[in-house]
Amino acid sequence: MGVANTCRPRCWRRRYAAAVFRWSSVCGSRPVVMGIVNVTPDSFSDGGRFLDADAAVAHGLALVDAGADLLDVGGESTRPGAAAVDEVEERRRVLPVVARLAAAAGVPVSIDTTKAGVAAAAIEAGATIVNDVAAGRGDDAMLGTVAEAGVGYVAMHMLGDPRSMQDAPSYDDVVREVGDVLVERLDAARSAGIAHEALAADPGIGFGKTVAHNLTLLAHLDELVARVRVPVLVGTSRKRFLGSVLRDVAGVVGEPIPEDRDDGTLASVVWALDAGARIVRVHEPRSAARAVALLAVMLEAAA
Ligand code: PMM
Repeated sequence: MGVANTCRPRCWRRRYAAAVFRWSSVCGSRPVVMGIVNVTPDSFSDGGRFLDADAAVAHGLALVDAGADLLDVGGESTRPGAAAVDEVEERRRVLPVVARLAAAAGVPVSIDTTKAGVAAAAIEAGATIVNDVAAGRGDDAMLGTVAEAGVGYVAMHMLGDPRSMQDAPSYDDVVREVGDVLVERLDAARSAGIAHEALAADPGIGFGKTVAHNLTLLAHLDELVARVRVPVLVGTSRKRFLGSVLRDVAGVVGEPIPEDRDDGTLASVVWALDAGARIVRVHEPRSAARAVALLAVMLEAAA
């Protein structure tokens, strides 16, 4: 026991010291598309479709074929009101999928978790990024675990937790307050030893925000990008606010189901990229990858 406790940090350092993650190696020259692999029974868009490891791995590989530059594997739904998942079950869902995708996909694999134990096990299985929707506030050991492993880290803003976050979320100034929290969490991450170059930030579209909050955050995304001084990840894909806007102002009859929001997703992805986002997290990467390529050509033409 004593030996294991004293050996583990040194073994980790030795294993990962040679390859400290830098976001610039992923999205330094152009923005990138992160494909979503939800190994959950209850995610809002694809819950239950990829709960089986074989199906999840096949889906991840198909996302890469369609243009995903990164894969984000999650085992706990963050849908508003979703039930919490215990660590044993979350590990059981994600670890085989992370291991197989890390070996076969040919792109970096990220683990979407708020639990340090799941993050550590996923890193052992080959994940090189931790995507933490709680930005280290869900588990005191998270930032130290990421620092020790030298992997990349996404700190996302969420008001409250998934159980309660959509119960009348309220802000005086959503752009300033989300920015304040992100700056504070990035400082905490650096204080815990995570390299500045390994950090990315995310305003957390849909996490404790009304439709108006989400639209305001996107409208002022360029200000957040300038403020946080690390790559910004944006996740609008198929989210409820898009269904709501499409129903209210785009002449769509009824609120489109999540799978029928990819056109709205693409519009928001192009907006986010134009505002300076470097990573877009999507369910359907083909159109996002094409948008990244087209925007690069247009920027060059405009230069
Ligand atoms: N959204 C979801 C889950 N994880 N992570 C980050 N960094 N940003 C997001 O916007 C985000 C996330 C919920 O969407 P899903 O159920 O389709 O994965």
